[in-house]
Amino acid sequence: MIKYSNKLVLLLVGASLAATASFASEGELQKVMKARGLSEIDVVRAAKTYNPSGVKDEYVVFSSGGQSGQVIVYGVPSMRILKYIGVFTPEPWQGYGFDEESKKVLRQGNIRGKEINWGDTHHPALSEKDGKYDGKWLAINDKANPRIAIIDLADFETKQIVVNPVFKSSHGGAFFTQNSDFILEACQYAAPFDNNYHPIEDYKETYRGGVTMWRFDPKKGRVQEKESFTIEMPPYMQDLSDSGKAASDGWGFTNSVNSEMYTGGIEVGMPPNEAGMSRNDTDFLHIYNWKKLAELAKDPKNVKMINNHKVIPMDIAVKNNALFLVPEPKSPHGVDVSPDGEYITVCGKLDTHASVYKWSKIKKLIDNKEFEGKDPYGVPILDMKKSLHGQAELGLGPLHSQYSPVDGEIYTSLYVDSQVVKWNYKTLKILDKQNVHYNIGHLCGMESETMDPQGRYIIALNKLSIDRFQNVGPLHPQNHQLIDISGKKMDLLVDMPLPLGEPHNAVAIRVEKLNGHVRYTMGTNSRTDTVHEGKTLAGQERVERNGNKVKVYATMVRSHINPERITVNKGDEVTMYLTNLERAQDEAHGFTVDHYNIHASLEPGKTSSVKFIADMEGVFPYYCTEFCSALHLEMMGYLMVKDPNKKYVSAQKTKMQTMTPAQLKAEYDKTVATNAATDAVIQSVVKFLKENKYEKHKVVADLVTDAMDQYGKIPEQKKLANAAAKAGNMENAILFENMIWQYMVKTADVGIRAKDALVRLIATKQSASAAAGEKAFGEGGCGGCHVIGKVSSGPDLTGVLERHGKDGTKWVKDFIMKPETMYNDPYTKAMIDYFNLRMPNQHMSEQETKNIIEYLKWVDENANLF
Ligand code: CUK
Ligand code: CUA
Repeated sequence: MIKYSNKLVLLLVGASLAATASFASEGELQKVMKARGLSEIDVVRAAKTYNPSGVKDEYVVFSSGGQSGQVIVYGVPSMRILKYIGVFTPEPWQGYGFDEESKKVLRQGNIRGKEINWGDTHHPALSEKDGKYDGKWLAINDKANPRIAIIDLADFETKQIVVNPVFKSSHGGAFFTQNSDFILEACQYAAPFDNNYHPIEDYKETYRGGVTMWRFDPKKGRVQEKESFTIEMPPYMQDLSDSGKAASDGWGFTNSVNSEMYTGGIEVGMPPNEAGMSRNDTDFLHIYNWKKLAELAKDPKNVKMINNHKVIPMDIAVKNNALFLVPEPKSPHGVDVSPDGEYITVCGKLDTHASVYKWSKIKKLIDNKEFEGKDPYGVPILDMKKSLHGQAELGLGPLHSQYSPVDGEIYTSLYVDSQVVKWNYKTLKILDKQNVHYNIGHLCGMESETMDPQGRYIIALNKLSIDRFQNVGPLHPQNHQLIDISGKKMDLLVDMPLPLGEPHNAVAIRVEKLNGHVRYTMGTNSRTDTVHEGKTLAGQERVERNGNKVKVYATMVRSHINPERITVNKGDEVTMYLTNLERAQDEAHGFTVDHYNIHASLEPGKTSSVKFIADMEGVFPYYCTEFCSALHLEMMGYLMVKDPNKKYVSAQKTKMQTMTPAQLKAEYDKTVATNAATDAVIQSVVKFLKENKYEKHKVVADLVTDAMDQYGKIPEQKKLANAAAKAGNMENAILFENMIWQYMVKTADVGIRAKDALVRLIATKQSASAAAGEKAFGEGGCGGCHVIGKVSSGPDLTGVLERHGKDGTKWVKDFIMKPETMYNDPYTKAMIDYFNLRMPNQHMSEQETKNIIEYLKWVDENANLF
């Protein structure tokens, strides 16, 4: 057995001793069901959404965060929240808005010089290749302050915010075209494109709506503002949109809600907006050929520059047969294009019907120039009846639709009825209805907005949760409900409270398509993905002063910040560049200087900077804000701000008792001995790894690199320790030796993880029964006393089948199933005395016991590895 130093044993074995799992025996399930009042169907639903510890989800959902201005990430089917991404609103955990790099992104969203620190996010969209999600980028709109943001799915960080130069609000976006060449963003409330005052009486003449076509570079993942353009449209208040696909690729579709062009005026005795804006029986679906318009926009003759942005005037679009209208039932909301691009479903909140338009019919009317007339702005209007495939009566308040992979199958939300309706958009037949709680907005199917919808689940994004959750005050969380759509009937599985703004839409992607990384190349500015000017490696830490500008180049690594003392003058402008030197997965550090309203999150390899004017005199601790290691609390330092105009008198020194030279020497010797013992453990692990060719396995090799990184720091500390000892400075010698021990523990921690991973990779293959046995062993709590390969609170089980003679297997079986009958056997008695513990009856079934024996056989086969 390997000899561990005491401290190390405590650290490394502590976790396994504490893990005494409970176990399930027959009747246990019934007992739990009874105690919790669960029916059989409840348990089935629970089983459909339950992820055992460590098991991951099949889909990842990106939900808009409504008024929080953020994006919420969660898993399906577990509905577990994974992340909030800071987008339009500062988010301190990620340092978003509190470090310099992210501030630059947030400030791209300033409008006319004004800082805006929130957003109203509505529609997230995932980038596509050939009409399918590629897992690279996420775009989302801000309705309140017309902007669009781009999030990089390599690190789930916001990289760009673009302000719409002509809209004053924007709603119908973001929607990617099928190869992510463009992102559609329709305006909402019509307003003048310029920034001047125009009286409301001039609404029809000077207020405009439109759709902005943001040019997107799918390789760089950035909107190219100069190559983007806006299609001018009548002031009808454009609403939701969708981009065409397959058959209708190259075209865009946008609803509108105020073709009346009503402008209200309650305060002067006019009927309110809501009455005037819903007077007509129909509004207009806008149909435009964005591909053609993109070509036209390249010629300056076809565009008008407004606020430095290209706008294609309506008459140019009309003249080039690129803009049309078709009536749709009044005050519509959602428009959704089918996976083959042939059907366009429009739902009107005030109409009980869904209207299904057929692209081939529309296209024919356009090609034949068969129009029923023109609107006041000269835009050709297509005949509604001739464009429609048909209408289906769904219920009250239909809003949004999602497609499934089943031919003709579509799901639509009914806001007023609080229902999801499943119907067929080809036969126009209703198939099923499901109650939801309450007042549903969007629906989110799995990749349902692509040419490759996955089916299986749909999520109801409900606006009101009313009585579904524990009361947390008058402001309630939203309620996202997961619905199983794999059967003939929908089945509501589970509720998830969502407490961060009012999400409008969400998009879901298969997890296999996501490729998030776990560390940055050393010294990366994550917001630009370039090498940071402040990148600092170990040994390069320094403070530079230039007049009253102070630059600190600092590093962070478990468990210290270098430098640990910084003194500046009151009034200095201080910039601190921080580099996290870690390479280990999930070893993030956070950084703040108390009282200075700054914070940075430093994931492995990242460099960020914080900047502040040291305008308060005093002593300010700075520290790491992530509990990153056992010595996390010690990961700190002091910023001292001196007033250069003051004279400081140093305090009288208190006399402290000090250790005698003999005591110091004894402590030093003890520390050195502990380090030698710890190093022996490390060497044994290293020997094992080398003998078993760890370098052939990437996962293990990465861990070993991490471990050796830590180990490599020891010689330098050793030199310092020896020098201090030689100079007779035993205090410092002890401290440097302690530092060596810190690095050793870090090395051992990762090294042992590498060893465990390697054992898994090189051991003989487990039979199904042995695997089940290992699971039973773990879940039955056996590991609480028995550690394979080691004597723990119970004997080592390697070789247990052999040590009881040729009937060893039977002996083990009996001992597992009815240990109490054997407590008086001489061998067992001796063991009980030795360990001061009796083997408990864990009520394993015969099958579980058999499996455990198979597992123990597998252990013996691989005994050399434990
Ligand atoms: S909208 Cu809110 S429920 Cu902005 Cu897509 Cu329909
Ligand atoms: Cu680094 Cu705590």
